[in-house]
Amino acid sequence: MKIGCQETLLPGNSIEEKFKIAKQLGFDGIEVIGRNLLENPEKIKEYKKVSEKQGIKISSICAGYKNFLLEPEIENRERARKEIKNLLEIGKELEAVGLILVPIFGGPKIPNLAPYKDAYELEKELLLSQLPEIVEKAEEMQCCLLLEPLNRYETHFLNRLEQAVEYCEKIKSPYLKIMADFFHMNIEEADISASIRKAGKWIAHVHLADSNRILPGMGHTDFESGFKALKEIDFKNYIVLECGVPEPKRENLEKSLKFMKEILKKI
Ligand code: LER
Ligand code: MN
Repeated sequence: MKIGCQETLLPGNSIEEKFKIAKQLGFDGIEVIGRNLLENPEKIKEYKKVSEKQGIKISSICAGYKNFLLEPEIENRERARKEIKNLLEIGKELEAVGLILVPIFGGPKIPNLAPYKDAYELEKELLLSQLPEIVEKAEEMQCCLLLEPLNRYETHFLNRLEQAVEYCEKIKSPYLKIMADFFHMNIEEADISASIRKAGKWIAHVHLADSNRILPGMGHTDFESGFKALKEIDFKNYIVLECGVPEPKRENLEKSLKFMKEILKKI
């Protein structure tokens, strides 16, 4: 397993400083923020250069699309697919494992057409009807689409790993995978380790935060059993910090990294 950190968590005032600090602290990769790259395409080359110079990989791209696949307006869904495909091209250039994909935040935006079909049934079909187009691009770019289940306060749609696995099993592409976020799993899964083992081969990326969404080691989530389950499914990709970092940032990042590395050594 490789350990990464979202770029926004790192101290430092420039891309170069952040990558340098991540390397010094002992991270293996950095997750970059998609919106930043879409709005400033000139930065893509800079990220690539800095990543090569500092010897630290870009693990993944976190979201970045303004519109969502489950919006009611056709032009908004088209915009979502366009930006997702654009981000997959950037993912290829940066050699990222994948792009995180959240189909919709909040409640349903499309109407409930019961008794014909309720909003959730329509959303499921709407997602399935759009996946082939973006999965084809993911395959072409060799950059995974990473479906991310979120807790119920952030989305009504995908809350547990098994719900995301349904789409992977229907589409069956090596480039449609899921990502497992410990913060959301801590709220939604009955048993984090069992869910990880069950989702098994479909998990291609992981987000880490403790129960209080700050650094691992600062709350009460049981990372040892979760990491053991990841080891059992032979997970070799990135586990990436996505959480609050209390001051002093550098010292606390170092402490949390030590906490995680000790668990990984022990299991
Ligand atoms: C949001 O809570 C989250 O976990 C992000 O990874 C979504 O892009
Ligand atoms: Mn996440």
